[in-house]
Amino acid sequence: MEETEQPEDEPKSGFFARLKSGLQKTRSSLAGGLENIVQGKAKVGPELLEELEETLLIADVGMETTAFILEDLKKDVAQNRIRSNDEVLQQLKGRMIEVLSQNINPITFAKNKPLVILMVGINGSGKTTTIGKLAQRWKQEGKKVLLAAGDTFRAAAIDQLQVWAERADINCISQKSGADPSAVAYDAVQAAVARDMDVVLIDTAGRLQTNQNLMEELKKVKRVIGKVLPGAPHETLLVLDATIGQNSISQAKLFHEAMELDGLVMTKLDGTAKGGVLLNLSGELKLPVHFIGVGEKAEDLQAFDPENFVEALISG
Ligand SMILES: Nc1nc2c(ncn2[C@@H]2O[C@H](COP(=O)(O)OP(=O)(O)O)[C@@H](O)[C@H]2O)c(=O)[nH]1
Ligand SMILES: [Mg+2]
Repeated sequence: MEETEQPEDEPKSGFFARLKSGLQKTRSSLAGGLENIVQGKAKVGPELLEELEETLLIADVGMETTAFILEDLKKDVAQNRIRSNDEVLQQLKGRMIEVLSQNINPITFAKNKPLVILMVGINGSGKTTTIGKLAQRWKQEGKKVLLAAGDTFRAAAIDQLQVWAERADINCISQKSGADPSAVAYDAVQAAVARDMDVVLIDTAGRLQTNQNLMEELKKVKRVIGKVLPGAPHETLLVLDATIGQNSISQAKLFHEAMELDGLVMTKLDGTAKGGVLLNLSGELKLPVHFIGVGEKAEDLQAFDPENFVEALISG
């Protein structure tokens, strides 16, 4: 998949098939609760709504967001405005799409050159992999891409990013392990300006001696980037591992407080039945979700599209 934005008018494309199979575990967990509605066999009434509520909660959609999704449906069913299974399903989907769409703010290359993206998140969340996949995609689209190995905490982290860079035939700015990550970021942004790059992707560490140290270091990286290029980083993205379920909410809040995030990436949706947590996150954090990971391959990192996501979760 070379394009940044997905073709919305091709829901049965390879993109959609990958999305659907990547969401299989969450689909299955929702399917039990939705089966009768999807098949048109449910009796529309308060019991059905309770069942729906339970289904959403089990998928980690969260109390508040579940309440929001079912709010109007409850009224409409109570007042007999909604009588058919299909109407229930359509309204359910519509509200889910609404929750996921409310913060949309696409990443564009037009406004900033170089576009500076700072990737943060805890160890193992998928930062380096996500950077590698995005770099590969954007390079294939003809963009001039530069990487920065800002996770200087471990030598292996620098090597890992360099492997991605070599594979995509792009440059990676790095220093030896133990170096100051803000110095790496400084060099990278300066180089990106000098070399007329379209985008620079900056990797960071996810673990230090303490969380406090980590946040202070990340804040410094952000400050230093802004000194080289006022207004940068243009996107500070938090990468979250979907398999941690509800814990991603508190994690995202912590990072948001420290880093003033611009958006989210959620990886490993293929490894969990708790994919509904994405609705919970959107509802609570009010931040755009830009990319989702639904598998290990490069094309399994997809631009997030609320309508396709909901369709892939719920369609028969
Ligand atoms: N199944 C699956 N694995 C993923 C996904 N994204 C990342 N991973 C894996 O998660 C592991 C940690 O990723 P990494 O990028 O090194 O995390 P980092 O510590 O945040 O840089 C690697 O083995 C990746 O291949 C995804 O969407 N699905
Ligand atoms: Mg890493």
